[in-house]
This record gives sequence, C-alpha cells and structure tokens, in this order.
Amino acid sequence: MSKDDITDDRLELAPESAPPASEKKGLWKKLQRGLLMTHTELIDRMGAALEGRAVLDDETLEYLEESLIAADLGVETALELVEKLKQRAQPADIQDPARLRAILAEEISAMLDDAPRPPELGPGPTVTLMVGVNGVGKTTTIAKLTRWLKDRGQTVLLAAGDTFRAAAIEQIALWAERLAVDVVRQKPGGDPAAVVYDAIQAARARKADHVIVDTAGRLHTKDHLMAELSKIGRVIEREAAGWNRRALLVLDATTGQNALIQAKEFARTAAVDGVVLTKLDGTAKGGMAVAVARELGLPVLYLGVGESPEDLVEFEPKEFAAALFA
Ligand SMILES: Nc1nc2c(ncn2[C@@H]2O[C@H](COP(=O)(O)OP(=O)(O)OP(=O)(O)O)[C@@H](O)[C@H]2O)c(=O)[nH]1
Ligand SMILES: [Mg+2]
Repeated sequence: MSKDDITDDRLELAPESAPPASEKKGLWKKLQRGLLMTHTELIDRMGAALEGRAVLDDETLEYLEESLIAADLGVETALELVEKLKQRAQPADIQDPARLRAILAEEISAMLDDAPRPPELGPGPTVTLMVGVNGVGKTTTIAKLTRWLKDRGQTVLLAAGDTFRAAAIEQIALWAERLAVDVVRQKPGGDPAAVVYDAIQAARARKADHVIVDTAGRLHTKDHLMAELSKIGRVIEREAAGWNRRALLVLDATTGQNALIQAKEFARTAAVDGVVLTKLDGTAKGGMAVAVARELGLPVLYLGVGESPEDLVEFEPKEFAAALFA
C-alpha cells in the first residue's frame, strides 16, 4: 500500500459532518507532517526490533513493546497493544511489518475511541480559558484557534488575561492585529479577572461567538497561579452563565512524562475540560496524545504542529493512529 492509498482511505469519513475533501486532505498532510518525527522513530525502532527474527515470538514482542514505550504511548498502553498483536498477528506476519502496523493503528484508534471525548459545544457563545505552565504554547494556540474558528465563519474576541508580563499583553495584541480580531486588554499588573469580565461584556455587546482567554503560565508561586485561575473561573461562571464554557489545558509534547505530571496538578485544582497538545512537530513523543487520553482520562481536542496560526489539527483518533503507523 502506498502513502497515497492510505491518504485516500482517510477520506472516507462521516460525509454529513466532514469538511470538503480538499480541506480534509490538507489536514491529513498537516497531521502527517506534525507526527513525522514520531512516525519515523517508531518505524525505525520497530524495524530494528523485527530485524533478523524469523517469527513473532515473545522476545520479539517485547522489543516491539519497547519501541512503543519510546514513543511515549505509556507503559500500560504499550503492554495492551502488544497483547493485541499477540492475539491477532500470525507468527509469520513478521515478514509483513505493514500488516503489524495496520493492526497497531486499528487497536490504538479503538482505544482512543473508548477514551473520553470532548463535550459538544451547544448553541450560543463560548468562553475558552487557556491554562498551562509557562512556555507550553498557550498564546500561540490561541492564535491558532482564532484562525481555525475564523475559517469556520465564527467571530472571536481575545482577552489578554496574562497581565503578569507586559510582553504577554503585547504578544496577544499582535496576534489579534494580525488575525483581525478584537482584543480586550488592561495595563500590565492589572487584575486578569477584571480583563475577563470586560471581555465577556464586550463579547455580549458585539455578539461575538467566542471569547478566548489567555492566562499567565507563571506567577510568584504556584499557589498564586492556581488562585488566580480559580478567580477567573468564578468570573466566567458568573458573567457567562448559560454560555458554553471550557478550560483547555495546553501541554508541550516535547516534555513527555513531565507534561503528564503538570496535567495532574492542574486537574487537581482547576476543572480541565480538554487538552491541546503542542509542539508535536518537534518531538518523537507523539504517543503522548494517547497517554493523555488514557492515563489522565482527559479528551485531547487539538494538536499543535508548528508555530503559525494554521498549524492546528483537530484530534481524530483514526487519523492520529494512521499518521503514527501508516
Ligand atoms: N514547533 C512548535 N512551536 C510551538 C508550538 N506552539 C508554540 N510553539 C512555540 O513555543 C514558544 C512558546 O509559545 P507561547 O505561545 O508563547 O507559550 P505560552 O504558554 O503562552 O508561554 P507563557 O506566556 O510564557 O506562559 C513560542 O516560541 C512558540 O512559537 C508548536 O505547536 N510547534
Ligand atoms: Mg503566553
């Protein structure tokens, strides 16, 4: 099977909700590009595990398991996948790595289908709060999400809720200008909850579909940060009652298992509705998306695959699994 065959195969998806085939194809290419490092390393490691082996025996399966663990899929997931291979593959399938990869892709996709999915957004406006530690890509993801929503005809208003650093306000204001959307900001050192309050009122007056709130990744202490996030959360609950409300945790895939530890901390103090996994283009740890979904029980909504506003891919289990192994 050539890469193009696989690409075409990806296009047979729910026709009623699917975007045009050309866009679908573009997204698939973007995802493939974003997962290239993970894919290449995974295929290389799997190749090395199978090399010179005559049958798919327990020892070979153990090497395959190590290849999967190295891609940060998580130990439990790697064990389960190898168990599936043991059940489904024939010993002679060792001669057919493509078949082994197809089995793995199917099984990962099935596992992800069982993982929690993000709640559907209902009618009416939506407030999205972006949280995460410093440098993970919150502000860049806001730019990407803005582009994504604008491309779908939605109006967006940004809230410069990271008032901790003057540069953070400038950064989001610059994105707002480039993307031609409104931004609500105050002076550095201001109260982020007040910025969010203003942004919600402005969005109501302007009938905006989406408010996206940037937040600081670092404050004087972690307790300060968590207290600030809950204060912002309370303002959103009160001022945007009846709206769709969601908090998205941004995690940097290049930090591997550390990202999982951060996620657990955030989820303990703040209600997290879903995850955006960034910087997949710069890492072979793409399996993180599976670990987030399965080990944290948090739905993965989007993948960041570059630094530009168009480098965002909606997370779809089947496509993701295919891009890892195809
Ligand atoms: N390669 C790559 N770089 C990314 C991606 N997302 C963000 N970045 C880069 O990561 C760096 C940090 O991104 P920011 O969006 O400023 O991160 P932040 O979480 O807002 O950081 P703070 O505001 O300091 O908390 C920037 O250089 C971005 O260009 C991605 O998906 N891929
Ligand atoms: Mg930022």
